Amino acid sequence: MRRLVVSFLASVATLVAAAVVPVDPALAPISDDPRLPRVLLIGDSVSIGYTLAVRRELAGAANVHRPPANGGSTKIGLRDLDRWLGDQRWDVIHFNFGLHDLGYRWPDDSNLNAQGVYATADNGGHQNVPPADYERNLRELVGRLKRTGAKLIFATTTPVSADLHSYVKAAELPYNAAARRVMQAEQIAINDLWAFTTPQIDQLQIPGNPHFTAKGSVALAREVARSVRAVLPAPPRAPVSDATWLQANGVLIFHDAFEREETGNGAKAIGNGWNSATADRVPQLKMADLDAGILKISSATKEAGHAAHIHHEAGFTDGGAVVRFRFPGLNKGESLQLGFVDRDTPGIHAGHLCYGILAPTSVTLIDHKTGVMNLEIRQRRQTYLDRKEKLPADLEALLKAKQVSVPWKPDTEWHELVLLTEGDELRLSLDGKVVARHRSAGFAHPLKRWFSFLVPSTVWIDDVKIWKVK
Ligand SMILES: [Ca+2]
Repeated sequence: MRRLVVSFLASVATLVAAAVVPVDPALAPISDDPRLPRVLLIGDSVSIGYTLAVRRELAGAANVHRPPANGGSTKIGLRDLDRWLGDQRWDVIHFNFGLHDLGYRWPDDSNLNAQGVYATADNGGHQNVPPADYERNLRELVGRLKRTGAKLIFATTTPVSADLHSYVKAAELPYNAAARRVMQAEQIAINDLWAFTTPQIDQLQIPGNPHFTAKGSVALAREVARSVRAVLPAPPRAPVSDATWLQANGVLIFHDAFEREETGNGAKAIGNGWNSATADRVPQLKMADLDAGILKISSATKEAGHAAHIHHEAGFTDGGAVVRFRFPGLNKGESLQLGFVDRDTPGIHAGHLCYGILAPTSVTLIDHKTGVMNLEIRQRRQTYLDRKEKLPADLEALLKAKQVSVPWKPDTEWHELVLLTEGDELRLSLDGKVVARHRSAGFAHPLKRWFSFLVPSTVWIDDVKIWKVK
């Protein structure tokens, strides 16, 4: 029985405690969306009043936190700041002190004495933190806040529009003047909530009270959210396609939509600056046909002793080509090789720098310059091939490191292909998605002089664009 009574009393105590100390939802902790920046609102009951509305305003843009307490005066700030900051990173800290500094206190630091009288300016009270101390405290708080690396925004203290208890009308003015001096000297952004609310204070504030109505808190929240949004770090860059990257960062140095007729079968028959290393080998055979605005390549590989090779001036370090292509017949062993050539650099067979190769089962990116087309490597490899011997392990490993292959299956549809170099990376995209990327020293060759195609069978090409990024 006795145990039951104790237990009953404990339950009552719990209920009473819960009833007496309701948890203000503005003070409740939140869980972060790890993709979003972290914002901390520091301030007194005015800021508690706008916290939830700021959180709503910045939903999807920031995690809006606040200490689970009234921020009080600058004295409380100096005492509790480290605890409020915790040990996590803050991107933005929006803070205010003032209302609890300017309030009046009795000599024992209470604002209400035993007789139920509030301390004021004319009954022997003193301001909790006089303006000069406030300025000094604020300077120290700013120094500590700056060490967080967060973007800082100071909100000016909203108006005390009437005498109430220990609050004296217009007492915020010297405090805001002091705060402006500190913030200007420390180059801290100011969200001037005083200037924002003053002209419309009757519509926003509870009459005769420094607190704001629900509507007033929402208006303040919009101002706070606006000031925070202005300094939020840019959202992580949405993944952009390589075609978009070229467009955004490069200059279009060549475009050919092939809306014309070719002139014969020679090397320059395609026109518009195109040339061929193989056309003149078989002038009697037409390998490149301009038809219906499309470059239709049909290689006489057997007769020419080489796949059709067609090239155009490019001339960039970083940049790339965008090409629409189609394998209309999808012949056996069909492939399309696109790449960059620099015949003027010695030590590389035929100037082959690097290629992207679309083959029947794979896409391959290969660095020829420091790989198989490097004359020394090529010669060394050839001796083993001539002797029909297995390549030594070191040469095998070197050549393997120069390329990457990913599985791929061709079809007969039109596709957009982007082949680009950025630093020592070569990337190949199909229809807006990177399908292969590889880093190798040869990709960084300073001058991709030509853009070239190598087509052993039948490929249609349209809309060739060459972009120079650098
Ligand atoms: Ca066309």
